[in-house]
Amino acid sequence: SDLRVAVVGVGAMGADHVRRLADRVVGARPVLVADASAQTAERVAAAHPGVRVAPDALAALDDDDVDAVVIASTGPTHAELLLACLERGLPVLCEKPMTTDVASALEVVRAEAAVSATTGKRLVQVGFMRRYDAGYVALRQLVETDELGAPLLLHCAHRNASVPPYSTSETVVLDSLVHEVDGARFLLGEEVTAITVRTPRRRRSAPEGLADPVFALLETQSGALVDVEVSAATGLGYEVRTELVAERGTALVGTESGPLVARADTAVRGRRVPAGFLERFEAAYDAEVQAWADAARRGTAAGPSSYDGYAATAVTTAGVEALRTGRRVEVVLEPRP
Ligand code: ISE
Repeated sequence: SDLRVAVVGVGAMGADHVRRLADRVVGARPVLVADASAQTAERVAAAHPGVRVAPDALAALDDDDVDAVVIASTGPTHAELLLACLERGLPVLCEKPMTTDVASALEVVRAEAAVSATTGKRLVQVGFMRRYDAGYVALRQLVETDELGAPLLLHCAHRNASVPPYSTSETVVLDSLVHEVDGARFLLGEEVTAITVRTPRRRRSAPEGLADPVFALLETQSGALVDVEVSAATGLGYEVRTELVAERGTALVGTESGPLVARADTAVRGRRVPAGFLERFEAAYDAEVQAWADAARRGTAAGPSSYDGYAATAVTTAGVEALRTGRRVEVVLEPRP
């Protein structure tokens, strides 16, 4: 029978997951939603017959009809909800960032390890969906097979057309740059050991007080370097690309999306820039949630782990400090439990 899923937080991302669980994912269906805004929860539930509204997030977790949970509320709410899922033995897909501080990330890692010690099963998957993007998977394979020799550099660009009104320079690092941190760990198969964050001349159209763009330099265990441009408000569309520079070649992903169209009205040949991440990574999100649901039906979790969530948060919180102080900040990780 279908995995019955509660989705906690149904803003843009959560609502997209509800639709995905209702229409695309095989073997799972959404049954319950909760949101800090009752109106938002009602609106999303109304669009999906059979989906009810829970009075709050913890009530959703306690509901008898719920087998598994998707957390898509804002980052600072994740830690408490994850710990509550672990207490109840519920498989959970938690959107990134797993948590927004290192102490609570470690608490989640340890709480999950305590559950696994008795059941032998993981429960947490973190929503680093790029690991399910065909381009990133192909890049990872190039590294794994050593086809191009040892990786030397990654050049990454991550450009948003706009960011939500609550965004700050900190959330650009914690919510956006975190994807490149996990991407680097995934592609290179090693840890990030230090981060430097600089800000070039500021985009004048950027929202008041927001560092835009942000430029980060990550160092890794092997000595590979990763440079990342994160732009918050280009006004253009959503662009994410990564180029691997290795000893015997380079490989670039993320520059092509959709057909190359030549138009009579503009006499321009080109590809549309996706509007946002839901469009650009649609296939990756579908694959991610399907993989999660398949594992959750077996009472376990696959894909990016709570340790991956912790390691990424350790780097991005160091990045917040690096941005604030202008200094290079080293990252020292606790070992895997
Ligand atoms: C957002 O929260 C996401 O996770 C998107 O994938 C990312 O591109 C965007 O910058 C974030 O704000």
